[in-house]
Amino acid sequence: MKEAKVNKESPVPLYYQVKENLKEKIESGVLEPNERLPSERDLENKHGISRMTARRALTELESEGYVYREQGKGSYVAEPKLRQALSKLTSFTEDMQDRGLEPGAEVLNKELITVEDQLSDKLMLQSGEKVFLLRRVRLADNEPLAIETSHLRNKFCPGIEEFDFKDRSLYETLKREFGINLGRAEQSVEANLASKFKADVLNVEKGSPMLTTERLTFLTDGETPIELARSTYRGDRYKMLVELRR
Ligand code: 16G
Repeated sequence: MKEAKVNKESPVPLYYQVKENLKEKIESGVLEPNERLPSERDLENKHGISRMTARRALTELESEGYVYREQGKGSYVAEPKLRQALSKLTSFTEDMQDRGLEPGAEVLNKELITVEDQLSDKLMLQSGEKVFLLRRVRLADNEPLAIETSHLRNKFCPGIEEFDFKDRSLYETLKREFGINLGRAEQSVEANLASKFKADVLNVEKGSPMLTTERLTFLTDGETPIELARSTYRGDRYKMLVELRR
């Protein structure tokens, strides 16, 4: 591969050129997962840039999930992000199995509750209608990837609170045990930063980038809401893909 040099005459900031240069090597596989990246000092010498510039390039690659740092050792290429297509209504279990990863969960919270306001409106609850709250850390090959909080209308799946969701798919349970087929969902994605709690649970630094989704899922009539899920995915491990047609 031709070695890209930084261009000091260019209006493009130097740190950005260095960063893009490394990113290209990562994306093309010239640098492989878990391979060590050049140190700040190497970049400084190689490109004739300042230590600050080199540091900024590496820090940004880290916050974008391309590299991870080991204290006192340097920066290494991160595993590629998991690509999550947003065009299909799939479960976490199906998504992980498709990628050859072992899905798992740790249940943080499981209870029947009554909810009000926005949530109640979105789920079109009738007065006094109970909701099954299930909060899980989702794992892939034992690595924590997301925190998912599901709210299900209990009247469609009475007794669901008795199941242990540690090794069990929620969507599969709805289908097998309650004969519920899902029709469609509306989903939004937004960026935010990990709170202390989420960072601890997901094994990342507080303030790390996160992708937060809200999914409202309907039965096959396309109109009756059954689940409202609010989930937080690790921004360093996820990339959301949307298909556009015209
Ligand atoms: C997905 C869903 C979530 C659902 C879960 C069921 C989002 C964006 N998506 O992660 O709504 O509860 O799958 O997964 O939250 P399971 O069948 O593996 O338990």
